[in-house]
Amino acid sequence: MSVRKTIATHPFGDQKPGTSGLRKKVRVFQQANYLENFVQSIFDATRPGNGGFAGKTLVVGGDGRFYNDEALQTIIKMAAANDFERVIAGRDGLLSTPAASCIIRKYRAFGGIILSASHNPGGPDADFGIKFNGANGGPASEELTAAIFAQSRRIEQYYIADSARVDLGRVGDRQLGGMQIEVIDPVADYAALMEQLFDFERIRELLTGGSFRLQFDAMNAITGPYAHDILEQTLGAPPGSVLRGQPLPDFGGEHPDPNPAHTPELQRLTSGRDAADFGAASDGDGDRNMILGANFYVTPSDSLALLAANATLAPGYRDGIAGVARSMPTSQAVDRVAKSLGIPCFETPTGWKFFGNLLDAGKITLCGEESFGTGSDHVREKDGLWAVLFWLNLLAVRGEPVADIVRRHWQQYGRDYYTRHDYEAVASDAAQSLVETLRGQLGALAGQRFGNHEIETADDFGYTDPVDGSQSRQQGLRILLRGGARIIYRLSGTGTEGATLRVYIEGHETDPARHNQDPQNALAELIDLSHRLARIEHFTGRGSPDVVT
Ligand code: VG1
Ligand code: CO
Repeated sequence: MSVRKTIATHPFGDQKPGTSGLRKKVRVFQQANYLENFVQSIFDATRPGNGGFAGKTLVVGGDGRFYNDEALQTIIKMAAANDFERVIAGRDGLLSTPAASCIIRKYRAFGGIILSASHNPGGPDADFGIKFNGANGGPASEELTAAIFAQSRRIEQYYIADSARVDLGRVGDRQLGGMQIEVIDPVADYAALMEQLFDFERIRELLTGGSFRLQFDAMNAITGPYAHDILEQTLGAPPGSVLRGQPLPDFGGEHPDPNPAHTPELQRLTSGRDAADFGAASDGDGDRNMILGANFYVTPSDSLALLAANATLAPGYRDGIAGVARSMPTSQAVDRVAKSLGIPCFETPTGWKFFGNLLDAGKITLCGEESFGTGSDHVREKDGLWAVLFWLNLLAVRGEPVADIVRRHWQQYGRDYYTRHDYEAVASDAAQSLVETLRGQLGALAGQRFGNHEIETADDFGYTDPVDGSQSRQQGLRILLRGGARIIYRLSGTGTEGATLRVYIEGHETDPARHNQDPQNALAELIDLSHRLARIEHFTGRGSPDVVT
């Protein structure tokens, strides 16, 4: 029998969650009471008025990064001391973010705590993160995150069970005081859901029947076990199809961010004359995806548009899609598909939490972000392997190479040239000044001409949730040009060092003869304009971005 301890504590002032939960350096989380304060603040802000957590289930798991183990032990002991009836944990403390969402929904849990800093590097000197997802399986709303933050600023005590380490290494049931702990296979429920959505028979034929070659890069992160199980064991892709399939606490010292710059081996295997037909990668916690064909890169914005246009080819979406949504900085490619399908298209602020209400209300079926995030109403998180399986289903049915499918799509809808320029680890006050200065000038920009371009409107994006009417302001500065091109500026809400300025640039091209340019060339004038409008070099001292995607 464990003993419940009440520990006196003092608030930390900096526990304000960003775009996706609280992300800090591991060393920050290792401070005495830091993690405990935040976890207790989650419990205090969400505890039901009558009966508390009695009869309630909490799902816990993470991407396996450094500190995952230790943090989970603490969280489980705190869940017991806060009177939860049951905790469901992934074996070895592992759950991908989409699998956690799936499990919360499937077992009708009260919610879940997911440990991840997603695509940020891991290890003792790198990043850690924690977030709370509600009963719908989705990230806490802005309102709830604000309540958790407010609680973290007045917390005085937390509760924790005094007990030995809980063994999470084996599937099965344990007991901690009055609380049951169910350790589950992290893959099984998620794999079963994927099998319901996609035509596994046809994908198996594609992967085993001929010369089709697939390469999936799990980036030493959470999707390794999922990809081994689903792509290799179940769907028959030969061993070796999954690269870097073993989750490591420091991701092998690499950056688990699925973009071309961080996936050199995958780039090599999908390039040249002997290129694999299909390549994909996922991030630290398994919610992002990058899609490649032989010698071909599919932008995340195009991928969302393509899945929307071809959705009925997958059994789970056979009856069509109700609507789509994209984050504001994501390209307008999916808008064109929605228009031609005659379905609504919603434009939300950055971050998956804004899709939850639209999904719950049945207003949308598919949604996505330019930052390698795509998902649907099957869970309430973006889902990396889901996107990979959707593409494989599509390729199996259409029998054409990735590049041909995308080019044909461009012929029909035009090509939305797109690029994102990131200026990382900029001094926070310099980044703030840049944004504030530009914000002050927005009103004067409409009607101004720059070479071939004319600014139609410029504003600071605000969003009113169509379901609950909640409002979110200052979600990114938008420069909208005549003809549909856009330049967008916003500051990242997931970094742990200084500020990251993101500049998103897009322009639409209808002429198929002009569809084969490098986006950096096609968008060169707009890129130049993006520098001049915000005086990026003046404020940041940087003449060029650190990362271009
Ligand atoms: C970034 C992306 C955003 C995404 C978020 C979480 O946020 O831009 O689209 O939802 O990361 O993704 P920001 O505020 O840094 O731009 V994940 O896979 O890191 O949880
Ligand atoms: Co992620």
